[in-house]
Amino acid sequence: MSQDFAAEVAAHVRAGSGRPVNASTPMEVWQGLSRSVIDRVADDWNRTTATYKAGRMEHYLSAEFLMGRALLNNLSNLGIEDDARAALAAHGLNLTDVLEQEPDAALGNGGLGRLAACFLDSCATLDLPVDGYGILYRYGLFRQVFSDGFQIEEPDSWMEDEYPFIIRREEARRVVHYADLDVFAVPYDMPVTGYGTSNVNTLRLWKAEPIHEFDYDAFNSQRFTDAIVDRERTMDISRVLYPNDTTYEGKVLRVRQQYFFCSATLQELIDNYVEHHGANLNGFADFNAIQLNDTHPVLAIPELMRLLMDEHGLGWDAAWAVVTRTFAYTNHTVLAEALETWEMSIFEQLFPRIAEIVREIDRRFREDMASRGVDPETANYMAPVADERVRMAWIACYASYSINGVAALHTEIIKADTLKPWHELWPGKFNNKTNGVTPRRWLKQCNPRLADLLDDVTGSDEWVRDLTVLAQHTDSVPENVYERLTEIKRANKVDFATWVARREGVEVDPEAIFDVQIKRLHEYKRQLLNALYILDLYFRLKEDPDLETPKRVFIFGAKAAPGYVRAKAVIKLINAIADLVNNDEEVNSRVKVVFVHNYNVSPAEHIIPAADVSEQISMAGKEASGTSNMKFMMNGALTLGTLDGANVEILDAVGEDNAYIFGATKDELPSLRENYDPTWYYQNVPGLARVLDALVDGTLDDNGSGWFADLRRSLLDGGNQADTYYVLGDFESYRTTKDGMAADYEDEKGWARKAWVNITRSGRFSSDRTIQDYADNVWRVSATPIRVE
Ligand code: CRA
Repeated sequence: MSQDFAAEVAAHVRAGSGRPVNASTPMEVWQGLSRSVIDRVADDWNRTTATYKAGRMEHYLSAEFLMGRALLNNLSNLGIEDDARAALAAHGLNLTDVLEQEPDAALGNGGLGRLAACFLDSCATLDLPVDGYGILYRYGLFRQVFSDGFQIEEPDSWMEDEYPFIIRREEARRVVHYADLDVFAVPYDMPVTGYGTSNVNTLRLWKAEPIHEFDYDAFNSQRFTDAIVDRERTMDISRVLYPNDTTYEGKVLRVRQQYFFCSATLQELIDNYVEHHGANLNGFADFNAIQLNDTHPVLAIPELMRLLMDEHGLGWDAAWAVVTRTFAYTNHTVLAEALETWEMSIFEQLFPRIAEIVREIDRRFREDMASRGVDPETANYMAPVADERVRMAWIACYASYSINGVAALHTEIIKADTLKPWHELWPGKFNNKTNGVTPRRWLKQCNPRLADLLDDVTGSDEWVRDLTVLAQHTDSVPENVYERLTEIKRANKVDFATWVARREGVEVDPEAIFDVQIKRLHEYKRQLLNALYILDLYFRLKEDPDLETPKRVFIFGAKAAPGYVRAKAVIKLINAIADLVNNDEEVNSRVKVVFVHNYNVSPAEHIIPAADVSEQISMAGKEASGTSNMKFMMNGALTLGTLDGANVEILDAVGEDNAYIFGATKDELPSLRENYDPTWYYQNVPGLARVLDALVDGTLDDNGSGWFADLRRSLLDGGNQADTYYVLGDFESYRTTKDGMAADYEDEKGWARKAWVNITRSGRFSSDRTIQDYADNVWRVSATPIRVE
């Protein structure tokens, strides 16, 4: 087997590079190895697709899929990682180095996009007939570089080199029609393998291409720019991922993107239905369910109405009956700035028929509400169209048969607040689906040492497919497990230290506590609170060099949306604090600060296995779920967090001795805020004035941008309206809890025991659990293993 594989790999490398393996570049070797993976899965993939298409399917529509790297994931799922290592070793090559050649497919912003990727992994592993549909962005999320500590964005051209994991399906292209432009939607497919199964699911990403390559008349008349205008306008549609996480921008191009992938996808689903089940579209929902990943794909609702009525002859009521049995909607945030609304005029300009359908949905909605006795004010609040704006979330709520939040607390908040009137009318539509993460990528692949320990303790690799089995081993463990766990964490930290020294040029001590906050930069996530703590610790150490506290390394990774100045100011601040601390000889043997630039899926795979502390410190009520909290827990880092999102459920799983919880709760905040006086905290909380003044007294340099003074003002100026995210209010509780946590770290065995509880109780945060729940209770699809001949 291993011999055969080595020969296959060599053949694929040679075919691509035109050279023997040992004369090929590492990139060519990566490409060849990747092609041999595709070769391996091709037959099963084809069989899986054919099997699924004949039955009931779920389609996961998402504007984002943050897939990260594909090669190791596939080797591991197919059980050929060792074969690949041996095949390369035969040519004097190291698999790890070759894997590092792969660019990340960063077709997402953060949690929402990575969740979609984890879900695909679980669907494949569970043999579920589910496919994903999205957009093949030519440029993924921008690459972040730092210049003087400021974030600079660069384009992420991730597919410029040959990328074997995505395959063009020219024959399945569609035409998407806009009032001013017709374009081809060309599908590109990515195979999605599962662990320990032959099923291979599909992620289909659409690319926009011009119908007419070129305007020859314009070219011949020497109007060279005109000749390519339409071509460029078309290519624009799938050119770039919008870099906003939880804020929406009402840009015409964005709505074009949304319609583009929704229309192409639905055309395909309908054609597939007709092919397998005949031309009577009334039964469409018997064979198709569609999950809307937030409101980004909500245009699928009026588009399905259009296709059913205009192309397939259904009347309004029949079409609406299909639509309302097809769609399910996931809400991912309660932040008001994320609620997408579009000017009706944009719809009218781009797709007048969709605009007409949306108006008719609105008209009938108002009629429906009146007949139910809903008062006009409430009806107007809930209406799909008001003040000439289309409200995507309301369309989703009205047309969907299921509405879910992404953690228990979040679902309660949307029922009681964000989507309250909808819940009052249709309580039965609402359900919770706490997010999860795949233990394949986020444990087995990124933390092989811990994976080996789990194999040993549980006696098999069953945990990779059913993470809940670990719970049987929380208590009764052989004594040396804690020692092994400590050694594993130490070894991971040594690896991380090597990696980060090379990548960021900072030396860190693996003996120190590795305290990590990695996520998008957003005020509600409160990286600023963490930064203020570090600054305070710095001053405490300067004041009292004998202060008893373990060594610390504070690790950050975060991108700010390019237009989000305040978030960029926090990045600059953390970099300035890193400069101050790391260059101070009196302190830098005890505290280091590292900002890992261009944080993405692959860096996360290096960072998370090495973490001791997982910072989950959002203002309570704002983080819908969080998913890095789950990845950290699975890898034995302890949560330092507020009672927010899925932290609440993590605490419930591990017990209060094994997590560090601080800060105001969601229920306490409204009354705390009413009489909130941030200046009182500035004056009375020891140390707080010192750190806030350091923002403006020359201790820290913002290169004349004025950004640090603005940060300080945002916390202090404006009475109870200042400090929107209660940073100063929670500061003291955060500091006390974090100091206590650091002290606990000194008890090596006690800490290892807590880490072990976290690992073994992480079963419910596997995305397999989330997906099984969606499959059983929302999608009504069941495992469909392909026959293996
Ligand atoms: N930013 C939430 O904020 C959540 C993910 C996935 C987010 C996270 O708390 O874990 O979704 N919301 O459910 C979002 O993108 C548009 O809203 C996120 O990733």
